[in-house]
Amino acid sequence: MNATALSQGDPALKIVALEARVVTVPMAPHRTASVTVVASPLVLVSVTTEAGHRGDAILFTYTPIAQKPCAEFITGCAALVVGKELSPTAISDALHARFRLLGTQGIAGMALAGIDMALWDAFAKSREQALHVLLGGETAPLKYYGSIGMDGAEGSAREAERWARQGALGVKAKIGYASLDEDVAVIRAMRDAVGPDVSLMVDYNQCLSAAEAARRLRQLDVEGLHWIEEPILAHDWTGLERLRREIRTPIQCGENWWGPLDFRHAVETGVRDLFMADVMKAGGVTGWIRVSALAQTYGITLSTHLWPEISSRLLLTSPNAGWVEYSDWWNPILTEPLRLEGGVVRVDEAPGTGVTFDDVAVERYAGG
Ligand code: SMN
Ligand code: MG
Repeated sequence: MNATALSQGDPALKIVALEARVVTVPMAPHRTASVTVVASPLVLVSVTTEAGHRGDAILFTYTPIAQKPCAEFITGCAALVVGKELSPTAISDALHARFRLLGTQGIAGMALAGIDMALWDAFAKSREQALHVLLGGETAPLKYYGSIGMDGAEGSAREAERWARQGALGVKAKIGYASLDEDVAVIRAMRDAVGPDVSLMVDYNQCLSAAEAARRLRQLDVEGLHWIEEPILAHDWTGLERLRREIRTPIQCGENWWGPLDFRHAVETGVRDLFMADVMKAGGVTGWIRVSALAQTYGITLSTHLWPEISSRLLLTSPNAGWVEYSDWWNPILTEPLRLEGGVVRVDEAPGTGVTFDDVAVERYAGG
């Protein structure tokens, strides 16, 4: 076989451009106990090589206020990336070292993760391999759950039933209503709607005090929930550990932990029922690989958070794979959104991370 695999030092792999575009994708309002998301404020990151490979990555900034600062941070990094060889891990680690004094959580962490994901996308595309195949994983179906906002008992039950009819094996509802009775009413309405075989998860989005969490979770322990997500502040390590000791239902955390070090703090504090890694806050592909290794070492099941395309491919390289959180919020700007088939996601083997921008759609949604 006359493989012309690109190798280190090949000028074709030199990075010639790094750009960030502010885009806002409309979506149905999604209410959580902390905030209602009414549109997706995004920063789209792209790197281009000498040979013309383009790597694309999405950053979700949660609020439009963070979009421009994040985009400017990325373009400010161009001088540290352009002209370099396309070596994602090396560049990522060098950038984290460069910003050690600033700290690489928050907007800086988001920006570096976007650069990392775009580099890995270009790297995999330059090798004409899907990211999970490049990392030695196998293409296989993955179970997913559908997400439901704080839509009340009737609305949540209707949404849950719709997900179950579509074949989803799990549904997750945001809760944290004014009263525990309302939380319980939502859970029981969903259970009635989907029956006993669909897994139910709930997500408090960090809204409870430690005392209120202890009170509510003791009551929820009899509801047969698959997990209770972020009941209290994501970095209240001792509070989370106390809940884990008192409550039988697994506590799910991780979407707000920054990089492998936060996951290490969790393990060392005993917060280790379940992990869900947010590929942006975990530190991109490079961060995910290290978080996944830590979780696997401790036997902790790892699930994803948003970013379904790239996260599904990464989960295929994680031996302790749990659930894919399916979300179609950003499908309007993608050429190949992740496909659902019954109760599983079907990851294809198109080269890259599964993220390629539909540039016409990106233009349509340009701006903050
Ligand atoms: C969530 C995250 C981001 C926006 C809305 C809701 C939620 C989840 O925490 O787990 O999807
Ligand atoms: Mg959550």
